[in-house]
Amino acid sequence: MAGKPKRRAEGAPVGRRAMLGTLGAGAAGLAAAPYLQRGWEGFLASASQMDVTGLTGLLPNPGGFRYYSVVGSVPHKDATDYELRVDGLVDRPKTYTLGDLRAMPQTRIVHDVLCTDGWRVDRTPFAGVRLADILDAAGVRSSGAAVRFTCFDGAYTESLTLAQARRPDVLVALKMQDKPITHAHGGPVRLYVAPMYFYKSAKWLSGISVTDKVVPGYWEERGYAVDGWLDGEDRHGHAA
Ligand SMILES: Nc1nc2c(c(=O)[nH]1)N[C@H]1C(S)=C(S)[C@@H](COP(=O)(O)O)O[C@H]1N2
Ligand SMILES: [Mo]
Repeated sequence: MAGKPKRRAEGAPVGRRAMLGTLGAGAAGLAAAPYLQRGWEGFLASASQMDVTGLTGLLPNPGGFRYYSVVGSVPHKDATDYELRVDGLVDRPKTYTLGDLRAMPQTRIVHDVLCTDGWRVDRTPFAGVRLADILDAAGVRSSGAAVRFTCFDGAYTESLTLAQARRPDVLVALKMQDKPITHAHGGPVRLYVAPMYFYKSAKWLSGISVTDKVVPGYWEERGYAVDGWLDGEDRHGHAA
């Protein structure tokens, strides 16, 4: 059986868990020597790039994280070509380089990471620039009510209300586990929304656009909650 990858049913996020059984044979077939050099994370990234179903996200990773991408291959970007565009309902649109972001005040947050698929990684440090600082620099217009995030994978999107986006525990992250964010984890820059499920933390962040209402993101169009609060988070009292 099994050689043939099944396509994930649209609108059914549970599908990615339900199809675990079909993954085994194909994934084992990919576990060839070249991947060993780069370790398990590199293998997951490589396997995922060949896996149009996205099911490699279900492979266990000893580090606790699992690799997710909704597209097969994502360009690599670094300090020479990375750009973050900030625009929409703002007075001062701006394009940031990685150097620009590194030169801004950095905030480190240690929080538990939880995916809706059931895995978690406790007490994970992330560090980077507060999204609030970037929004303040841009000068959000009074008509602005939400933020839309886009990614250089060309497919994933996310959203936050402006109040959520201004929380001090929401970062444009440059570091994860106290190291530069790897490509597999969405580097060089990903969003990190500490109080919400990890799907809100868009990888390969390339655009921040202020909008007049929430535009549901990729998984939200497919059934996930737009407000991805983790249990026990203070939903109101934490605004910057
Ligand atoms: N661009 C992009 N960002 C994304 C995703 C994705 O598929 N593409 N998956 C989301 C989900 S569901 C999770 S759990 C985390 C996984 O991050 P990781 O691959 O670093 O473990 O990224 C989130 N951000
Ligand atoms: Mo997730």
